[in-house]
Amino acid sequence: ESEALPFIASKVSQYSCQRKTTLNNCNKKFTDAFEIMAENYEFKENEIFSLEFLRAASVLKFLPFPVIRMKDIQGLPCMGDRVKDVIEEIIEEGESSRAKEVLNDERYKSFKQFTSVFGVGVKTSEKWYRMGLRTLEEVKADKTLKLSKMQKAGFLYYEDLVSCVSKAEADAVSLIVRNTVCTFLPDALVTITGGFRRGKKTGHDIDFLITNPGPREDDELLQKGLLLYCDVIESTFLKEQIPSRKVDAMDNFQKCFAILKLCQPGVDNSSYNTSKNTDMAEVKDWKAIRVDLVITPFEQYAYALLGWTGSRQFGRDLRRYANHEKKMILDNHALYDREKRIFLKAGSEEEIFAHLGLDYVEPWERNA
Ligand code: DGT
Ligand code: MG
Repeated sequence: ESEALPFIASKVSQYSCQRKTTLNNCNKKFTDAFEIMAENYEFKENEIFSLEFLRAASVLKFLPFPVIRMKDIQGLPCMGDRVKDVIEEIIEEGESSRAKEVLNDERYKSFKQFTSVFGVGVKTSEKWYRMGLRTLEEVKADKTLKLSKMQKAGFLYYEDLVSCVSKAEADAVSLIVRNTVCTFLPDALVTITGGFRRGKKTGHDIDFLITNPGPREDDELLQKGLLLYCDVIESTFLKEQIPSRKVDAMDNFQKCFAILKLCQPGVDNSSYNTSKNTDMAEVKDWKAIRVDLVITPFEQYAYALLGWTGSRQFGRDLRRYANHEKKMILDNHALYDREKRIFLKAGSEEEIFAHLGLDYVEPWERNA
């Protein structure tokens, strides 16, 4: 089926949930620069400027053609002056001096390294930077630092965790998770969410959603022998809780930010063993992989699936759209109609889009 409608810039919605964004990005040159700018603002905790660049990146990811002159962005939403300046530079110079400046900035470089460690966010990076620390080597050498359990695991498995997770690895882990969950709950539904559900070929982690139709017996589900590290967060969801209006609020499901040991017999792992003991013939035949396990009550499954499939920007815009255009509040648990003061039930993602008066957007079209 071909939907070759003429492209009209002024008809492009400011909300990515009203756009279909696949992984074919013709404007990577621009969106990469925007994402660097956004990340730098995030490190400075300037959410407004960060979101401005993330929204602009999302619009250009949706454009069906590459931008080659300023006229190409005329009429498009989310193109503020700061954004336009970067676009103009890239059109004229082939690259953005502003983005390049950020990449060479000492603070940005340190934060980029620090936050690449599992368990280290902007707050911890800020603390380390203020202490005068600049590199991960310096952090590791500082014996006065009190690292959390999560951060210790992050350093221990660092090399494995910074290397991307492949689709093949995601499939292998998926099998393990399914089999393990199945021994506890034979009827449970296990779904891969996150980037892999949107069709991405690599990811920084693997996200799973687990639900069990029928009575709740999932309390012991997350205690398994195969986890190298597991930080279990108990469910804090209260029945009939009004959804959170914060666009980046975390949900209250029982979840587990885990590191899984994926055994890969026969796989060449020589690159993992370049350190001291190469002569010991002790070949590491496994890889540490970041896995998020989220357990949801069956009634909330569709909402959890929509929220955890992302992208992050798509989710933000769904919630912003619900709030500003429909007077509803959406989160990963429920949809609440503020005017009618009722919760809208949904058994599928399609029903949630319908409640919001939106055309359905397939997971692979949510790469906003
Ligand atoms: P990846 O793993 O880097 O390839 O990309 P994604 O899209 O799988 O991102 P990931 O794993 O960080 O998160 C999966 C989805 O879960 C994401 O698209 C939105 C949701 N999510 C994750 N963390 C948060 C959070 O802190 N707040 C909110 N609201 N949603 C989150
Ligand atoms: Mg992910």
